[in-house]
Amino acid sequence: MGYRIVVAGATGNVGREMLNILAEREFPADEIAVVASSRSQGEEVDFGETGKKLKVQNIDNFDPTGWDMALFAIGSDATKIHAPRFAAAGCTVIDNSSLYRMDPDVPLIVPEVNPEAIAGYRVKNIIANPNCSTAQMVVALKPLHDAATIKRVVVATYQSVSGAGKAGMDELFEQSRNIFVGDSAEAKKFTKQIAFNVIPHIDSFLDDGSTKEEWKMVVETKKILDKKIKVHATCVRVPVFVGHSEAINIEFEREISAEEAQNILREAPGIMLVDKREDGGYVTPVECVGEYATFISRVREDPTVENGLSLWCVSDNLRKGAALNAVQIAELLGRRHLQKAD
Ligand code: 11C
Repeated sequence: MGYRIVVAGATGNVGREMLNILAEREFPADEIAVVASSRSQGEEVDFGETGKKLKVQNIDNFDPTGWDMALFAIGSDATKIHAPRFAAAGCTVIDNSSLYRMDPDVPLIVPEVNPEAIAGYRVKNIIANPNCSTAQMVVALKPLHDAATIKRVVVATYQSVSGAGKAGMDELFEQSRNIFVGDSAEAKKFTKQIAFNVIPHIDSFLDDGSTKEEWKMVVETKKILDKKIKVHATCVRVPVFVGHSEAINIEFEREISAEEAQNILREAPGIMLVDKREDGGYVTPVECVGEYATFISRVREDPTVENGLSLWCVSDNLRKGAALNAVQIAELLGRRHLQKAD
């Protein structure tokens, strides 16, 4: 006997990946319902490459009673309306929006890092999925923190346009094409031209001059990994369709050599170390698309601080940064808390 599972937001970038990954990993589902806003009602979406089509239902009319879990990828406004309704009906919500991440009664989970925190889900029957840039960073930091205790992290991100949804991908494509044919590159979704450019601004500005994306990396890392770790982030949008990259500088309590860090990372869950110190001996975003792993390259000592290391971290933001992490949470929830009889 398997689960009855709902994917909410199934027509978006992340919702589609959720269906792909549920199919790829042969998630034990007896039944899958796909729901979205009324605009998408009646559309058909692929259940991965199984050849099976699923018809989109209107989330407003969907009764979650009797469904075990719902993977939400519908944005904070719609989540605010529907997550409490699904949770109260007994359907555990695994939410990809930022709405509940910092709620003390909602666990924020990256299964390779803090699986034990999932036990707290019973309070609200909701589990939060972190921001994509946080998810890949904490996967990289966790085994190093266990080995040498991280004091401080300084990170600069290089985030792909798919983090801003389909509209972000369309804008990069259209601007690139328009510039080639000599037309103007109008900015709509982004605040400046994204084609052939980089923009040091993701999400809204806060009073201290940082952005909300940068703030999320700080507070989510503390909640998932260790509240004592200091994080300073600069988040940048780059003209890449899929795959977020991060240059991460880390200060540890104790000395840790690049070689020791490489050996630890080579064995760590969710990580693929590709670090050859030669031309092309590192991973770039185009190579991480469609992959599950968080790729680490360019591990080296930083002699300008005590016990410092730098590394390069790349991952598919729609997968480990969103859909894959949500499906891994569903697998964890199933194994630990919602076991079904065979
Ligand atoms: C981006 N990280 O790349 C964002 C997308 O809080 O879930 C995900 C926003 C979030 O634009």
